[in-house]
Amino acid sequence: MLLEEHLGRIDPDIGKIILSIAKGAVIVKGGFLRAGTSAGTQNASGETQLEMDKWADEVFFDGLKATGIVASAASEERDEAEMLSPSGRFSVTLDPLDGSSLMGIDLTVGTIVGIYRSNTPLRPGKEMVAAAYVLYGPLTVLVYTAGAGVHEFALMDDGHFLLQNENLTIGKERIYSPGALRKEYLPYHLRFIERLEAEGYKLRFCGSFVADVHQILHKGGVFTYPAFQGKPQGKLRLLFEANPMGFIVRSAGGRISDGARDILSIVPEKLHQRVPIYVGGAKEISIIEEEYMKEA
Ligand code: FBP
Repeated sequence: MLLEEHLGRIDPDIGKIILSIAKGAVIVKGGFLRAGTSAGTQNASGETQLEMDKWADEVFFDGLKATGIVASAASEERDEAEMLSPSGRFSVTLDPLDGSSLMGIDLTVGTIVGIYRSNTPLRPGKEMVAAAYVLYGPLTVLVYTAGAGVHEFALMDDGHFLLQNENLTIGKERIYSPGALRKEYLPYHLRFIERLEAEGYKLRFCGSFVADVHQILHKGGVFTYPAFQGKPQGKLRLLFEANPMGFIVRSAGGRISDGARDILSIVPEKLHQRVPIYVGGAKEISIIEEEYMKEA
């Protein structure tokens, strides 16, 4: 089944927004080749990656604007939310190229999207009506949920996305994907990691959040980018990274927490707010919350 057909089962407006992301992803994927070609001369300074980030951002914003139903959109690449269609009933958050520092060495990057039925994206994640991500790996895949069920599609040669997995549920393998430097871990986080290690969890961290969480979704375990010394809010962003991926993982039977509480219930104060992240299986999230509570 093609993505267009599958989206026919959900609210047509939400389907339209997801389809605009899918179309944008096809254009962005095509752009990697061009960016890669110039990387030989520019990449050492990182400028090519920066340009690609901004270009991808423009591609997705143009697509969202063309739907005519997105009131506002906010992106990790822009300081403020942009007003797109005054009569629109949705707002969208976008991380156009997550993990872009890996692009120059040809590792997997992705696009992360959150969709709200609201004229502002400054809403708690649990109010999202849909979320999606695109992973530009050996295959380009698009994973979406409109709240019930998580579905995965792969891009074919003809530019259409074909259904690969329907109603994905989070795996049961023991994998941990830990961001930040071990020497800067806070005590409760170190205890959490040591418990996972004692239970034989296998280490997997690629440096691209969207790719790491994709692996956890399929195989199981936990991704974390925690609070660490000097950074009580960690590194990753609440609106652009944590909420959409957390919404997807929760829809697949997992959980997302900042160690103390469900991230999806946090009322954001600002667009670029950061948050410590634990996302994965319910079992792993209960372990970190237990360790955190010991210090409360
Ligand atoms: P940006 O917000 O700067 O794009 O960084 C996001 C990210 O690349 C994530 O995808 C990844 O999990 C993390 O940073 C890795 O950071 P580090 O290399 O500092 O551990």
